[in-house]
Amino acid sequence: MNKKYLLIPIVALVVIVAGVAMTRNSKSSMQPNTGSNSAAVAAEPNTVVIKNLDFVTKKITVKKGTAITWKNQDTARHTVTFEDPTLASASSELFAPGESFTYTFTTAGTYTYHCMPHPFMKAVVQVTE
Ligand SMILES: [Cu+2]
Repeated sequence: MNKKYLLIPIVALVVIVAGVAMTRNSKSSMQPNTGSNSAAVAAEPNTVVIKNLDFVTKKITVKKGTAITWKNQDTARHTVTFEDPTLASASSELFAPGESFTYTFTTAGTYTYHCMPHPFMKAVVQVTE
């Protein structure tokens, strides 16, 4: 048998298999990135998560009258303690992992806050008109 005639179908087969493999790869590598990743990263609106001894959102901006919720997803208890003296009574008590604290700012301004037992935990709320 002539070797040339045997080679042609093998080459054709390799080209087809390679082509199919490339199409499959490009599809499967694109799919997980578009959907699931962006959903996992997207934060809930007007929410500050507390994790690993940190306010995950360092600066949150809301319109006045919008409720902000702090969610404790850490293993320790934390507070949201406003540094503006006029908001002293609005600050939270210690709240436990799994609990949350909600506050609605009624006046535009920039409000810094920290956590009472962990003063290095600091973040800012920007309230706009
Ligand atoms: Cu804390």
